[in-house]
Amino acid sequence: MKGGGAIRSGSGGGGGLMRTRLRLPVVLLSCSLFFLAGFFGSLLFTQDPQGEEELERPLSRERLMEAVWPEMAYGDSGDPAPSLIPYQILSWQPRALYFPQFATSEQCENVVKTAKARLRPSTLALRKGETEETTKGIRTSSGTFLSADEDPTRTLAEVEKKIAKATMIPRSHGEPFNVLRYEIGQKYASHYDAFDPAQYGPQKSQRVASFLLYLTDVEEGGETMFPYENGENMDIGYDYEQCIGLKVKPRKGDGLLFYSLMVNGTIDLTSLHGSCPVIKGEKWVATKWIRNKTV
Ligand SMILES: O=C(O)CCC(=O)C(=O)O
Repeated sequence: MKGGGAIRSGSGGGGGLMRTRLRLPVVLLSCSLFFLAGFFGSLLFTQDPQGEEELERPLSRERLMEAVWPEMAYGDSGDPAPSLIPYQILSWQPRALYFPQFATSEQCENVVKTAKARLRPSTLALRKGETEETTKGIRTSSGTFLSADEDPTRTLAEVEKKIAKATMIPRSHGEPFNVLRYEIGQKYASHYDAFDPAQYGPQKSQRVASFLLYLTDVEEGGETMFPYENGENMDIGYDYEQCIGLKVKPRKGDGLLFYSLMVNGTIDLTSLHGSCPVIKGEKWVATKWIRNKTV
């Protein structure tokens, strides 16, 4: 019943059977043709004229910036395009900012290589009544001062330019870099970078801010610490040797900026800071002290 019914509905007789047999290949052929036309047509429409490679390449930083920020008129000393220098605010008391990947690995290695041959035991600015003997043990690293002109790789000049951009304080206000190496057990007890005239005598200019560029990772210890962060520990007779408060772990290529002066020009008491002893590994850091007058 089922078979007969199928023939009847298609043709009504033997000639109908013939037509059914002929129609099947025709249908198959047209389907294939449609499929091929669709396939090649879609290729034509989806292909990028610049090629697949171009599609896979991410937009360059410049092109991305152009797309996000339309052009802005700029002054003689300005930059033709916005800069991207990512940072994280670590604290408002003191004003401390962290700059991930501020310098490349290669730049850090260049600075270490240039400084290595010149290292001497680090020294301290002495307060009235202090001597080398009475301050022994406060700062136990080795270090050297390096100005950008002394660096044949030009790395320090590049870093200096970027620090000036990040702080908006011209390069001419920066002291030469103080490149420091801390070996196991070495440290810098808490201190201020700004000089209180009551303790150090009259000052021609003052340190406004410090920018630290970490040149190596440190396996354990060696954090830059701010024991008075947010006003903590200020009233407990804090022992300057103690490693407490906000601790910043050194990471190769990252930068740390903090301000030693308040906006009104007085010393920010929460900017007290130091370096915890290195427990494992070796710490290298380049410090740039920035002043309120040209150096
Ligand atoms: O080594 C550090 O993390 C701190 C360095 C420092 O306190 C300084 O150079 O004034």
